[in-house]
Amino acid sequence: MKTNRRTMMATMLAASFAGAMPLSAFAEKKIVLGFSQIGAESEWRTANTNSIKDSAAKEGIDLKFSDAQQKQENQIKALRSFIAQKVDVIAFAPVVESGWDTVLKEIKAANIPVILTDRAVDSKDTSLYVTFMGSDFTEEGRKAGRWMLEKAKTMKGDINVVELQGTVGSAPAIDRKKGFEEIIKAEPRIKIIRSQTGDFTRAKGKEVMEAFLKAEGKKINVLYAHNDDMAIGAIQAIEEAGLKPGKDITIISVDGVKGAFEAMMAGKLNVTVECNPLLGPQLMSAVKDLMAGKTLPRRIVTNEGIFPMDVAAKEFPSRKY
Ligand code: GYE
Repeated sequence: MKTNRRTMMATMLAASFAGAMPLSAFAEKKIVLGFSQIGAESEWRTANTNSIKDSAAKEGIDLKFSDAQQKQENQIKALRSFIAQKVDVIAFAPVVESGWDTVLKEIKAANIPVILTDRAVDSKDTSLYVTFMGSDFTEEGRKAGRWMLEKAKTMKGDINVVELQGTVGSAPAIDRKKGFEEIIKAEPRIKIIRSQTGDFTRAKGKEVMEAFLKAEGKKINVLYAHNDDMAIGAIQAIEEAGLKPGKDITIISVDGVKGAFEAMMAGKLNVTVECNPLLGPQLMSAVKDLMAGKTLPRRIVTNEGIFPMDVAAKEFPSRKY
């Protein structure tokens, strides 16, 4: 049935007088935010999604949320539908770095500001987005590398590392690899003997670790996983191969989600570098600032730390994701 504006207003008024709806709903037009999420591939991502949905609700922002199931083409479709819906602001976490220019230009032509969250794009034309809000992934890789260098002092002979990379072409996979390599090159005994993508998921992390174990067996001394979920998947593979994760194979990962803290408390994961997914509050305040005509800084960096196994039990109760 087609309702015209007048009948809709009458219904709203009735609801208002019945106490079901505040009268202010007529006066204030809610800010509409279109958000294109990558998917639900990891614990980190789930925490990120929840943070965005909760903060939007709290701030009274009308959120159009779309899940791309880790596919760039789905994200592009979602972005185009946000243009068609004439949302006020578009935010998205780009699954990979390249291939966004065309759609970003379409958004610019529609006069809709864009906020990048979590991951960066490689577009040369930086006027295509207002700000990029998220972690410094290269620094996270360096933190992992520095921990490795310290650990190397306690290890003898060659140190054979296998690496589980994140999604191919994604900013965190590229930068976490780069930062780690930059630091470990100071110690020639540390060698990355195998490196493959596990797409940031537990299932693929397990599968690829099985292949590493088949090929290299006991030669593997260290696993560097670009996220906790892949490390947790790999832990299963290592146990099934009859080895002790955290002891026979030292494990370094990134994110700092609860699952990683549990694995550390069980002695199966040696260290996790923190990557904070709770970007919701920051994003909503940026959206409001934009709508109020304020200028945003071009880069908003998240503050984060590193947690080795021995502090896990103490830190666990205060972890928020
Ligand atoms: O580390 C991983 C997730 O882009 C920082 O994506 C994010 C990464 C995070 O799937 O767990």
